Amino acid sequence: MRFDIITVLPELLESPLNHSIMQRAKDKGLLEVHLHQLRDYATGKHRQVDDYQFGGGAGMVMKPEPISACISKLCAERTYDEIIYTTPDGQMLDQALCNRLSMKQNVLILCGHYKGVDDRIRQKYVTLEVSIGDYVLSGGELAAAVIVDSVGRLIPGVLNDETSALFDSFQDNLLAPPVYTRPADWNGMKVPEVLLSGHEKNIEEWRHEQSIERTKTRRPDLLEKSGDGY
Ligand code: 6GU
Repeated sequence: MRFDIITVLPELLESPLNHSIMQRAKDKGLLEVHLHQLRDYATGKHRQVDDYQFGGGAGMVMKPEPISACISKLCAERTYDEIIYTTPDGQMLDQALCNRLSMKQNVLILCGHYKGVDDRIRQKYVTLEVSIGDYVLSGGELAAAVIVDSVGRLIPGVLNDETSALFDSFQDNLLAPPVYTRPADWNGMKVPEVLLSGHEKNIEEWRHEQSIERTKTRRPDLLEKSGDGY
């Protein structure tokens, strides 16, 4: 899978995508991430990418021409399955959307900045608008990093058995159960007996019960989505 990301701040995206599972996915040739500095597509002495908004009001707006130049160039090189714009008024990113995106080949992400992009860019190019939560970030870069990480780890072959996504929180609209490692007795705090029993069926049942219990107390809204009637 290939991500192309258009941004005025590529530096913000470098570190989060160059470590751990993302780095391994790239090393294995399963994930490619290409960053494009929007300013390189701006013209004039100041390579200006933003301008005042028509109608007045505080805050700058991203100009359409540099974005259009960059998107046109990339679209001439390959076909994009999705052109995503990161914006607080977009569709909320959840595991279902991550799963859906992980099946795409080429995804282009345009990082919003300032007051946002000129709306004509959204109308002309953008196929999906994504928000990562009901709060405002200073720019779309961190949101883009969240999208690449949460989607990239789902690409087949990226995770191994130990890190398998199958048992992640949200995969079945349930939160993950609690986990423990050695020592079995830590300052008198004991690991639940069943986990030491070696009895696979009981362990599986216990984990499922814990998942349901956690979801009931922490995220009852998810249970309505799960359709299992807990
Ligand atoms: Cl995608 N962008 C910005 N600027 N803020 C956000 C967001 C995106 N998602 C949540 N807050």
